[in-house]
Amino acid sequence: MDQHTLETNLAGLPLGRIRFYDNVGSTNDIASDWADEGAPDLSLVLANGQTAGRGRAGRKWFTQPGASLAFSLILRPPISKTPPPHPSTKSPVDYSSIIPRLSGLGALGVSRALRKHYSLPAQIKWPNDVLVKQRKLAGVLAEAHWTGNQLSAAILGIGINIAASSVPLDDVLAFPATSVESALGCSVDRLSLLRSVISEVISCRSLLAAPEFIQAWEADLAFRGEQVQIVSSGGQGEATHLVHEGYIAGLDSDGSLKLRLLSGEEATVRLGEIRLRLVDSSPK
Ligand code: BT5
Repeated sequence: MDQHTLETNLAGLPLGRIRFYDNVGSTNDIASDWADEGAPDLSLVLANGQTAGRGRAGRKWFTQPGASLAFSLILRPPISKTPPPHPSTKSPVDYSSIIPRLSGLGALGVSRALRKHYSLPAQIKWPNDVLVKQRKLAGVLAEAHWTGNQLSAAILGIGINIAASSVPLDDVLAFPATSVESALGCSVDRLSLLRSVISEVISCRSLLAAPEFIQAWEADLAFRGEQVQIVSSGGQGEATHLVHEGYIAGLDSDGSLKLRLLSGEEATVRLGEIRLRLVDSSPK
């Protein structure tokens, strides 16, 4: 892959500018610096390899050069093109309420692309992992940039395991993983998948502030109705602790997870990780 092939394959999409790198630390960091320098809306940073790919809470994301997709999109406000929730008010739109939805936007883009174009039964493990048959093949890292109390940009980082060689060894994984090619049983063109994911992100973005967005995210939610544990979002090497145990009931209007506790009460979870009671028992 190179700058020219990337641009040729993405031609016709309403992107800002495109930057290809052979190897970087993290595409989110490059995108963040570029956003500070004024990169236009929907600019894309893509790297063949990353040496310091990041997950949430300082966790690591592993990218295998040539075998993975690692890219970041820069989104400028208005992040969503839909009208603000209260069009009658003159106050500026509260974009902070959209931030938790950004992880969902990235995950939805990947799960929809995999289902529509590759017929894979992709689902979203709240809030930001994409699974096929209960194995993680993609993760999303959404980060906001503020200037004072104004959102100046959001960086949507997406990592996808394409070839089997992109799947890290079990000892660095908190949850079983797979790749698109392993799930499909055949080879996949990285650039075609990239194009499908970006197209889906762009189309779902137009719904970001609308109730339909939560409905779409909810429709793809993994483990709905199943009994799970919610553990605190421990950072790399940090211990996690059990916060709740209950059944996944769906999503709240802000993208929080709704849980029916074993006591029968409802709880809303804004931060945390889903842990399966038997399968996913090791801390992140
Ligand atoms: C994520 O975090 O899953 C977000 C991953 C986002 C990666 C993209 S790549 C482009 C952009 N640039 C970056 O630097 N990041 C973004 P989280 O839910 O915190 O999951 C992290 C955990 O996933 C790790 O602690 C590992 O257990 C596991 N993991 C790491 N690499 C993996 C891989 N390639 N496949 C499956 N699981 C992985």
